[in-house]
Amino acid sequence: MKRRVAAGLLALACLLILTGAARFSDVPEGSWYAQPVGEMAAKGLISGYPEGVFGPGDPITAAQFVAIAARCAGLAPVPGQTGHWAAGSLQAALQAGWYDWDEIPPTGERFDQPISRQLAVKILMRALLPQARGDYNTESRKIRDFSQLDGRYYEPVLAAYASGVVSGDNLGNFNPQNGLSRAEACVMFLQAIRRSGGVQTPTAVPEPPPPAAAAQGGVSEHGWLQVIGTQLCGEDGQPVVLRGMSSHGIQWYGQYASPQSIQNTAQYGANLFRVAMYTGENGYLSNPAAIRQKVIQAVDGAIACNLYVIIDWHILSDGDPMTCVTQAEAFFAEMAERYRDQPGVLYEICNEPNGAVTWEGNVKPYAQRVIAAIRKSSPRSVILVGSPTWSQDIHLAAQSPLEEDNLMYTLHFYAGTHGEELRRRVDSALAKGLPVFVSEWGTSRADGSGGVFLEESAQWLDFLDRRGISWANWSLCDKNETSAALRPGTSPDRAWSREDLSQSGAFVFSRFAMS
Ligand code: IDC
Repeated sequence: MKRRVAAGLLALACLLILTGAARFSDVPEGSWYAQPVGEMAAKGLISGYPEGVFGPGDPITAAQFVAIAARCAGLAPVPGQTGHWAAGSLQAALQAGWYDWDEIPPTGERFDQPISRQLAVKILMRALLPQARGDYNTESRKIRDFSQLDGRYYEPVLAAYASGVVSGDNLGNFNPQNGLSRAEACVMFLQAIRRSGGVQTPTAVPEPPPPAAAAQGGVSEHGWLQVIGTQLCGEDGQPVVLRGMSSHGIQWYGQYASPQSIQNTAQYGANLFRVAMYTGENGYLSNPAAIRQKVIQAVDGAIACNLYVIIDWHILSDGDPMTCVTQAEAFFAEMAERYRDQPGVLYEICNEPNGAVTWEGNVKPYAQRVIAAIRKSSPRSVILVGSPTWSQDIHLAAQSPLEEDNLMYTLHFYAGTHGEELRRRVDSALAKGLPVFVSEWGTSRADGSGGVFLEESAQWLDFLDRRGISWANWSLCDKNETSAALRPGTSPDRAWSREDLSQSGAFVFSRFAMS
């Protein structure tokens, strides 16, 4: 009986998710748009506004429409001309010929204006059904107000009618100059997706630059790092931005922390590598001798490639760093001694505190002890400090920072899960003088999969670039999850080409060398 109730509840929960009713407070179950809005959301093609509302009756803007079309068609963003959140997708769509520059000028003045139905249909057809055609005589007869249509839209509108993507209102009018609501747009997108045989797998991921002979911006160029104000700087006091990859857990995917894999990453322009040493999950604490060797091998490999390298004490399921503070002190004391003359080594002392931990009660006292252990041998190396809630609570650190010099505070994000709210947190932490380092981020959802969310990722990276914030992407491995940078089966022991990179990897590798 109990099991039946549970099964019933599960079915109800699934239904709520499918209908969208659970997702958006303004999409009532049973409304004509609940199903299409829910389906688009379930496919990850729309996400609504931050407050959990969708705005089904709002006219859809040009930027919103193009961004959704880009997501459906797998069109990756390219650098846009403005700081608008969708500038990258709009620029890519313009370059793909989905519309002309005068229809939505790339300078942005019409990005946030309602899009006309005729232009929306043109973009939709070019994005999803570029081969579709409609016979003039047959289709134009179906459109009562055909004379209202501008000539440049004849072809796509006729094709849309012929393929059943749109139909007129109850008077048979298309109303080409009017706008359309966000809910109507969902219906239209779904029709086009169905006829195009499903959501496209992205193909237009930007090409990473060809591998260069050696990494730019590496240790030989910048030397010992230092933190000045909130900015990471080189030995000469000039700002430095580090960009690169994090390994996956080296107890599982240690092969991609090999000298060849690190060199491959460096040759695409990275100047940073992060060695993720899980403590739990069969990591260091279960097998210290072997894992320590892997860390040393990876750090030495990165140094040999002229990269900066982060030694990451990767607490995750063991959420309270204090639980193993003694082991952490001993480990970091040894590493700091070993690498005391190496300007390239950074120490990340607690990946992601989580669960019932507080900044004041757990993380800060832990940091004080481990920083002291490192400083005995490495007085000037940069140390990265996490915060509660998987290193998202930098606002707590900002209220009560540590005293020592050359510290930075880590902020971790996953583009499919975290957005504006966390970005605001970064800005307010910076405004309070807290130096921020994004030592881990992913193009996926926070669970390491889903997406990939390249548009959201580009928005994040643009944000970080504007602030000179360094980053490492999760993760350099071939695991079958979307955050992985390599295609399954990629060899860690030879050079990589574009074909070896996943969608995420191709995108991330194309962003290393941005200045
Ligand atoms: C994930 C891996 C996944 C693994 C899981 C548990 O991608 O393959 O099964 O850990 O070990 C983090 C963590 C990072 C997570 C990642 C994605 O630092 O270890 O990796 N993530 O879930 N914080 C937020 C997201």
